[in-house]
Amino acid sequence: MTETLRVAVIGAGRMGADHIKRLHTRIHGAEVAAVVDVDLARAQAAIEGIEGAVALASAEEALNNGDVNAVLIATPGFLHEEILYKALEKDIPILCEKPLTPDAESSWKVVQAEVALGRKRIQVGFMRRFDAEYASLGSVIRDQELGELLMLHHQHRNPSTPAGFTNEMLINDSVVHEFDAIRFFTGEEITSVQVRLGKPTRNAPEGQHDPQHVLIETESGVLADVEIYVNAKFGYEVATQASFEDGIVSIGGDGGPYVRSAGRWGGKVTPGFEERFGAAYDVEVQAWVDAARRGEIGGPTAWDGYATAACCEAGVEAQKSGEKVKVQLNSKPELYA
Ligand code: ISE
Repeated sequence: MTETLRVAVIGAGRMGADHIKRLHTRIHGAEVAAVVDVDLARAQAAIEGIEGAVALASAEEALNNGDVNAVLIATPGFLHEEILYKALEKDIPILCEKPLTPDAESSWKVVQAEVALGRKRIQVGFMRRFDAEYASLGSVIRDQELGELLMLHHQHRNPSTPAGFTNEMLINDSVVHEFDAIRFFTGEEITSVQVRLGKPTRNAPEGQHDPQHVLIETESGVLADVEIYVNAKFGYEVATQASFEDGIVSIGGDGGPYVRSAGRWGGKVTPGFEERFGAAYDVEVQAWVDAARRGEIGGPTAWDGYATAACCEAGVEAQKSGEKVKVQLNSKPELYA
């Protein structure tokens, strides 16, 4: 094991703040060295109580700080590309929240930059792969415990959307997780995407058609569908049902504790993704830190970031046309074989 990771966290918003707390209190082998935010007061608030950490206003300053030897990028997606190039230049471990970048062309450029560097430095933050139930469904599929996987049915429901959440973001920000999950479960690339717009809820903000039904096909013909419903009000839910030749597996349903009290029975609805995937984020970040200290990455690659960006691009086109749209992918560089 090499030195402790001294991490610069870029972006102290919802996800950045969550990762700062995680790195400071639960992750072994890493410390928060710097927090960057355009809102310096927010960066300062985020480092409160973290000895030795500095608050900065630019990613460049953080990456040039001699005390920093790793970076966690948690800014909005459109800011990732520039920071990724700077971090690759420094040749340091990178954990980049999804999406890698907002479109396939820029993601491909990032892949090429990493290929030119000659080693994998970028891990993309698709945390669902680290969820215990995702992992167990993944092994049922890989080990063919129930025969061949035939279909996947996904439900992805959020209570509401933040201001500025566009119609395209239902695909780029939300269904991007299912694109990655389907590739993870099947070990195949996605070949086509179709989006059906049905009866909308009155609870969606202007310009957003919600819910949407996304139909996905993989290389071997596995069919997957996603109900993406981002103003579902009742709470947060991410669930999957997988149909096999010899059985059905469901994950992500309501869990305990099941309480009977004061004339009622039932349990609590998960409020948001931080709670639903809290444990998965911990495992993800620990896997990144452990691998980074060995000079490796511990999860989804820049190729996964690029491939899902290509799926999103097809998805947004399909949203507009209603047609089944082919996913266009460049060939996979040897580095990711
Ligand atoms: C959000 O950005 C996430 O990544 C959540 O996991 C997802 O459920 C949500 O729809 C996205 O907006």
